[in-house]
Amino acid sequence: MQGKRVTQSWAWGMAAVGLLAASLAVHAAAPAPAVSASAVAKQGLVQVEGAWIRATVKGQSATGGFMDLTSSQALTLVGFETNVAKHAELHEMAMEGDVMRMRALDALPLPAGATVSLKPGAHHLMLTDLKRPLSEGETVSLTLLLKGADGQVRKQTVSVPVKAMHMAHPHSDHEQHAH
Ligand SMILES: [Cu+2]
Repeated sequence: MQGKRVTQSWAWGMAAVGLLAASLAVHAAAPAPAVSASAVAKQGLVQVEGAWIRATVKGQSATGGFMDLTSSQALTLVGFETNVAKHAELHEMAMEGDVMRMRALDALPLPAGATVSLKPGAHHLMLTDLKRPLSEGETVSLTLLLKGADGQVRKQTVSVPVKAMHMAHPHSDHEQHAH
């Protein structure tokens, strides 16, 4: 059963990087955990897959965002912009003594051809001072700031779905088993 789910996730990953037609074909053949088309940016500097932002509960002023980034050229992720929060930062998790803490990170290298994952418990996007609650089902516009080898910072905006997930999503599942 687990194996089947992994296979479907894998198929979705392949569909995401392939043609729309291929994506539709896979969708028709094997209904799998839905990956919204908006979660996948087929055009742009970086391929963004499996992006999601965790939905908030009442009174919560910060939340995390997660995604897999694959760049065909060497780039550095130097920040985020969004209009739903005052601050959108790149965070890393690090042990300080016995305690796992988050801290802001100025830059995250995206080596050419490698997939860099922002995921729970690791590097992630942190939205703080949220201007409003984020609910399951809505979509947040998020801009990635990407620095090239020439030192220029380019922007890539993606639509990221908000999900009330407390477990790994299918793509994470795939990551664990495939690597
Ligand atoms: Cu954080």
